Amino acid sequence: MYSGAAAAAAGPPRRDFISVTLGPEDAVGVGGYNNSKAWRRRSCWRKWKQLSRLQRSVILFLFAFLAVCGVLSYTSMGEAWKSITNKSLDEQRTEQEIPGLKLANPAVLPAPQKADANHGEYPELSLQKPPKPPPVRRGPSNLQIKAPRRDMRLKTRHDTIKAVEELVEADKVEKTEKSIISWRGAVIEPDQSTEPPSSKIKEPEKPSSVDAEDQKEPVPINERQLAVIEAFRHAWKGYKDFAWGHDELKPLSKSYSEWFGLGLTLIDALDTMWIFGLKEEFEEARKWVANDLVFDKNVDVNLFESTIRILGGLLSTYHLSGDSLFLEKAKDIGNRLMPAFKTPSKIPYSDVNIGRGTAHPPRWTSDSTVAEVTSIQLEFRELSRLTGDEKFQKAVDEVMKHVHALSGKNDGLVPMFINTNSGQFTHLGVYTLGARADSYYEYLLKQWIQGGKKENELLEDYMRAIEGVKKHLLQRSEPKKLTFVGELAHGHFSAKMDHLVCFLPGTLALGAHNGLAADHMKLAEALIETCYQMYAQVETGLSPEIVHFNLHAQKGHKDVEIKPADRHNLLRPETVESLFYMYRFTGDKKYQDWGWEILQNFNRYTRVPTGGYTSINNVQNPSNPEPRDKMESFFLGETLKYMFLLFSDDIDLINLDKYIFNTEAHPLPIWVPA
Ligand code: DMJ
Repeated sequence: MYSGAAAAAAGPPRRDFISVTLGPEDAVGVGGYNNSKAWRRRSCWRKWKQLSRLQRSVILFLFAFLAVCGVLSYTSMGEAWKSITNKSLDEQRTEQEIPGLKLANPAVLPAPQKADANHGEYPELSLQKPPKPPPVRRGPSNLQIKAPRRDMRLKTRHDTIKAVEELVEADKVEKTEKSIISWRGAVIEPDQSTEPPSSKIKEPEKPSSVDAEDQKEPVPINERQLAVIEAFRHAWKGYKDFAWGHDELKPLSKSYSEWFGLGLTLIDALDTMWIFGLKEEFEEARKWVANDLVFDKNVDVNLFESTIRILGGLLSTYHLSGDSLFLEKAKDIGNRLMPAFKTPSKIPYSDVNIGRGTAHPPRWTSDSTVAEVTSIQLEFRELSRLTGDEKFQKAVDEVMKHVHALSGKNDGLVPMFINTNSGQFTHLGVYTLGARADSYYEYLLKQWIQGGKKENELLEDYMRAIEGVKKHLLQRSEPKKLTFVGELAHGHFSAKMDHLVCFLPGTLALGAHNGLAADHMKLAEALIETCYQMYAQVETGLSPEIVHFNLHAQKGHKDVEIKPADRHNLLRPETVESLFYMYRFTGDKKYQDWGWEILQNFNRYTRVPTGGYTSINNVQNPSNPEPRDKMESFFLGETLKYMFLLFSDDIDLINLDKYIFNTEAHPLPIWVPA
């Protein structure tokens, strides 16, 4: 216990001194004590002049050293304080029980292993030592964001810069020095979070493992990832040179095509550039968004396509960069798409004129596509959460509720069309996991995850649908006995499978990772093998748009048959997407190797020397794959992004417990219950 009286009795507190004697004149009493400021200044100056040059240098060096130490320790104390604050937030996270649904224990899966570099095909990409590391530069103000753990992020950023510098060194063709940003420079700012009034949802808190993960050494970019960056830059060069600000590049004719006239490729590629750390490209594209992207145009856009590519792309870029420009643009396009929901049934029309504020179905029908009206939810729900405006979420939730209650399903499988007047399914009796139905299934699971795993109707519909797939659509091919997902038309099974269906292994694996039945993972493993075979059994090593599987063994026949009308390849992402999920959740390097083969085949058969990649008409003809002269925006938005993530061993590079990818590969945050 402190006693004031005892302290006073003990006399003045003891002080420790370090005294430095510079010379006899300093002693008190020599020449009388004079402590005036002027005298002290003069006296110090005299002492200084009397010192040798060496002594002065030593003293100056000591002062400089102490000053640097002081600045550094101040910064790190600030960081330590921030991370303590974050940790206590993390510790508040609680698990949510799902009433009525018993989930299997999430499997404990091995962490992905380090990629085995393979230079064989790309000797020019072999790493060289850079002459000297570039200075760590900060981005411009628009890239400046609050980074709670800046020390680790700066380190990663530095590693990333080094890796790409090495790429630039090795790449004699493109000599431009690139300084880049690392993904870990991107954080979700706490103040971006807005709770929609209805559901009280909020910004995801970090899973408990995050702190430990952040203590780990950041994983450097590896050579396969560098090859993906190189592919991206080649594609981007074509787009920049011949199609800047337009929807799609036509790489052979060195021109462009317009679909909506909204710079689709540029917007689709924004978050890819951020994730790859391509700072200069990102900044240039950002300028275009700031100065040239206007939605006040008399143009019809497809609700689904503009939602997944434009709204989704802007929202994810906003989250990664923290730049409010992208949220403003997202709000603008979101509002302009809302007229689509003004239908008798509230099932949205397929097309909206974003300038006039009118919407309509396609000219030939009043039907909408089921996948389209049920795969816009992640984006509109997130827009409500960010803006606090419920109307976006209400509109899309209503669609899901309506479809949930509809008759006409077959063990959870949905038909392909829905009427905007009656709200009923049409063209009953045809069931597919491919075109026109695919992402309905994907978004059931993903909305459930996005919303914190509490919207049980979504999960019920998803689980029922997977049972429906198992019961009606699964078959095995001959001779390799590949498990595939066929189609059902009025009771007749067809062994046809779209490449689009290859999203399914990834989705099943994501469900299993989130605690759903373990047999979903088994099915995912079987199906991804099939999707890989859709590439491996073809002459170019690239999958066609559609395959037919052989159900009966025939001498000299492979599992996969291709009809002339189906042998094109549009640079689609689905197989690479699923390979990414499979690698993340199993750590089995064969998935990376398969993806690497696919990348090399894209480079062999679809790369256009003057810049860009092209869709091809014939995957069966390696000597002439018949280029189509079009680079789809999803090649940059999805295919290359998933490729880069597949080759990464860093599970925090878009952590799948924190982000959910929309169907165009734009990561959006997972919410947690408030
Ligand atoms: C993309 O626009 C999306 O992945 C969509 O869900 C399906 N089609 C393309 C890619 O193939």
